[in-house]
Amino acid sequence: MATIDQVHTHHVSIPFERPLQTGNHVYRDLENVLIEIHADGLVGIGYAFNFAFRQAAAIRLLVEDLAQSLIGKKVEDVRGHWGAMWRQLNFIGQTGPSAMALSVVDTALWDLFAREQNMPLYRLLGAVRSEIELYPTGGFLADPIEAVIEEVLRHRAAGFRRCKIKVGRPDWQSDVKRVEQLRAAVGDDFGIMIDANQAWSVVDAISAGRRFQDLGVCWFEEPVSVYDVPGTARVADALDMPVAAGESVFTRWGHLELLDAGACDVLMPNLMRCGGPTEFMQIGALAAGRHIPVSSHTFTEISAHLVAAMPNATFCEYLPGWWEKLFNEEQKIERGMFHLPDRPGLGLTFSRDIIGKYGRDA
Ligand code: SMN
Ligand code: MG
Repeated sequence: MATIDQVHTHHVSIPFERPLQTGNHVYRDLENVLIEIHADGLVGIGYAFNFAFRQAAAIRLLVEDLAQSLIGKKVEDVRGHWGAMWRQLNFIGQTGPSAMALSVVDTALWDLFAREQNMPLYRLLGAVRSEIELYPTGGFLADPIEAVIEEVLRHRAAGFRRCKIKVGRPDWQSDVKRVEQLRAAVGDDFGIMIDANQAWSVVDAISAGRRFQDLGVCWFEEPVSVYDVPGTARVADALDMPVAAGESVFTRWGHLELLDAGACDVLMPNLMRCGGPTEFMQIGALAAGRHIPVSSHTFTEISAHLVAAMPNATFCEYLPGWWEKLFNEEQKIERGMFHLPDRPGLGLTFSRDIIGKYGRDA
């Protein structure tokens, strides 16, 4: 029975080599908020990210507020702590930055709990599998198609079976052209997934979607605004290819709205928006109730533990180069498969070098 005795947070701001453009954003810096919760010599970790320095600083304050309230409490009451933190956030609202802060602390608590039990988290949760297929995401909008093709061919050569690239230009015909070129280069057997990051109207998403499905695209992500749930459902109804959504909604209620509307064929929760591992597993069960598969968004090295313990989960997203350096441990990815570590908890510790080099205070 370990008692929580210290909490440390860090703001680690890592510049991208080049700005990354989606249908909705330009990313210049990866702003990470890290937590380390100590309990009788054990350390549990969690993190959230975004792309704006002061927004990350605000999330860090919320994380500290929640985590400080856990000092002196027992690690193993994980779900109880989730409920207490949820109530603590009631007045300022439980979505947005609040949900992100809650997720960070909840992640560290599950890590600590599994460390205390001396089990990998996915084993503690009751594993279905110990290896998970990953798909790499890349092909940002400002990248020339020749570079995107080279990137995808490199992934294919490394053993990945599918890749996700960005679409979502105002002129969707130019996106269709890029996907045509990519299809011609990779052949028919390789999975092409596309992500419009909410950029299109329903009409454009359906028109473009018909062209993409003729090109054998196997996944169409966030075709329209996250607030247009009926619109997302219209796109899903009109097309034969699977529509994916979920990364931009918060907690079980955001996901339930998508499920209730029949808005997606695949649900893709994001660990830090959904409310941490506690809520991620519950969202998986809600999706299973509707026969909807789950695929995680970002947080590969943590989500893989949850996906490994979720019968209706498929594969995890992987953004090569974004987060690996945050951790001391090497991640084992072979022929497109992520091998879960046989270490207690998440099996991860934060790199002091990276915190030293990129750590910033507001
Ligand atoms: C995405 C959004 C935010 C951070 C990383 C990636 C993107 C995706 O929507 O699905 O990969
Ligand atoms: Mg996306």
